[in-house]
Amino acid sequence: MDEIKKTCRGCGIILQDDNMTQEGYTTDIENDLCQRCFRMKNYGEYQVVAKSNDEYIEILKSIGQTKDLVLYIVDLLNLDRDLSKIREYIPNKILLVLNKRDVLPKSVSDEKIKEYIESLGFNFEDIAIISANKNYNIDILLNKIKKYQTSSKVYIVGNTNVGKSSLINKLLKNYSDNPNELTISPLPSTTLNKITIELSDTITLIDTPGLVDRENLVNYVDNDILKKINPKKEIKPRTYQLRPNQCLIIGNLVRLDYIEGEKNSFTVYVSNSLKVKRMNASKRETLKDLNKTTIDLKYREDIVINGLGWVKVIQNGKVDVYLNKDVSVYTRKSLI
Ligand SMILES: Nc1nc2c(ncn2[C@@H]2O[C@H](COP(=O)(O)OP(=O)(O)O)[C@@H](O)[C@H]2O)c(=O)[nH]1
Ligand SMILES: [Mg+2]
Repeated sequence: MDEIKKTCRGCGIILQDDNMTQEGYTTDIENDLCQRCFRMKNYGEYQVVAKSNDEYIEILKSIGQTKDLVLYIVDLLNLDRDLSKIREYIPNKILLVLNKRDVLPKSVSDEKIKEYIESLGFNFEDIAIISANKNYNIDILLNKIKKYQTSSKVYIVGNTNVGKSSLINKLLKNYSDNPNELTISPLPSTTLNKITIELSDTITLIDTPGLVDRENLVNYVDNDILKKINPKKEIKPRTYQLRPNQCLIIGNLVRLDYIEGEKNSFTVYVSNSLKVKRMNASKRETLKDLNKTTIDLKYREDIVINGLGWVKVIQNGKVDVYLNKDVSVYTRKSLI
């Protein structure tokens, strides 16, 4: 008979005490927590684990075989270009959960965000706008879970880093005496396996690792910059009037050269910890060795820099964006 393998209560990996260099290593299997989670929880020492998306897609497909309710968590600062893609794998009832509301300006109403999302073509059961960190609308979400659940099982899916484990921790803290705490971190692939957690007699939550978006900036910066680009507080939008041949440098990570158009308004929505500079484009070579993408802007569009935030531009015009070649940049109609 196979022995039942113990798993880490922080990330779900199978525990082992044989090989220090392998996932799941712990000096004491009775401890229930792998060394990586222990270090992240106690010392904030993050350790990246490369996970393949094929594995996650298999998890999604297996969830698609059930009839259980799925919570699809997305990060409001890093909205997917195509939210309906999840439907390829999951025909289940899906509750769309927009997390990290706390970092978007309070001046924008939830209603407006909802309307925007619905205008993209919406094929979910319902929508909830929450902040796991700030405990905002978690009660409303719980009521929606109760309304739509088809069994006790509720799956939590979405990209890595959107706050899936943070949300589960908050639900546990608010609504159960289950002392378990999942490991969370600002790095991708913190959760390594499915983790089943009982919230109550009627609700069992199942956390999943999440899809890694390879085109997201978080994969290509070091820990110090990672802390800076991850906003902790409400973003204070910064507006600049640019004429052609002027540019914006954002946190020494992105350069936007305004190439063609009338005098135009650029509003930067990124973490307040990042410096933004406006300068004359022709005189500076800063960041020009990065990959260049030329963008033709229509009226009221956002230039989205995947993993960083976006720049809202009012009038049409042409912009060159200099950015790490592996990070995607694209436009959408203005969110705000
Ligand atoms: N500002 C903000 N950050 C959040 C929120 N929820 C999660 N985070 C942060 O997002 C990062 C990823 O969280 P985690 O729960 O590990 O995401 P997971 O990979 O989806 O499980 C961590 O740095 C969290 O602190 C939120 O509501 N607001
Ligand atoms: Mg997680």
